[in-house]
Amino acid sequence: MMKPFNVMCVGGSDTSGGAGIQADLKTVAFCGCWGLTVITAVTAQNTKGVAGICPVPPRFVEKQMHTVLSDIGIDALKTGMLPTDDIVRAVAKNIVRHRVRHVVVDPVMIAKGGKSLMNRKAKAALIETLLPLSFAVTPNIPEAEVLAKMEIKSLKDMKTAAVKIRELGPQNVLIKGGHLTGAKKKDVTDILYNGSFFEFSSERIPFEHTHGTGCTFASALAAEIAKGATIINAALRAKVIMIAAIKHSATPGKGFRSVNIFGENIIDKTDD
Ligand code: PXL
Repeated sequence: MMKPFNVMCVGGSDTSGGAGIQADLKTVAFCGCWGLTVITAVTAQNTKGVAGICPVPPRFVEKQMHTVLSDIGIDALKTGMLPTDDIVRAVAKNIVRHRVRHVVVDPVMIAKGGKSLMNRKAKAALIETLLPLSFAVTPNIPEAEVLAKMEIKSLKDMKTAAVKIRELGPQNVLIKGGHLTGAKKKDVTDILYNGSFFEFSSERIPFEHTHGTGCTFASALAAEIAKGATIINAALRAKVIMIAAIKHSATPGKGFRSVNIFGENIIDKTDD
């Protein structure tokens, strides 16, 4: 009998296939784990932007999660788009009820084209109910600014914000440095704070605006944690996987590019 490491992905569907649950499932499978899904919202989007969002009723989010967790044990859980406060609370309630330990919270707030994926009350609920239950939280700079209630202009600011965010409850705070502007740096430095600071630097890839990077990073982090990696090794692996997925990014439509975790396994139809 083969038993996989199970990773539950809680988030929204992205019809364009680049981000959201679609990116989560691809990433979890790429990392060798079994993906389970709880859909919080259905979006209508293409490579130009989000045309509409239809949140799933909170009671049905709860039903999806409870139905899976009452049968299937999970090794990690990752959250992405949580559009309303009632949905945030439904997810938090089931994390407590089923004693889920390895919770990775990607505090998804805004889509690539600028559309809000989470209302204001949901942000407050995330801070109040989900961050205290989380093993790791993975904000980008704009999200870290909201969570820490401060501007972030430098690596020093990132560290100050990480300390403030950790006071909200997560064991590990991983702030991704890709959005750090001004300095026009050649490198991207992510920081991890769990009582001690760690820095992960890599060369900046000149593909701004790749869709699905955050979902891919957080799902890879959750999958590595599910398999038993330490937070440091999981963060390193997740960064390496995300960079490769950006380097292999695809342009399925007329708009922005999306991460492509399967690299050259995805056939390029412009090749002949
Ligand atoms: O990348 C964040 C994200 C998460 N979840 C869904 C999304 C997006 C970005 O567009 O559409 C469903």
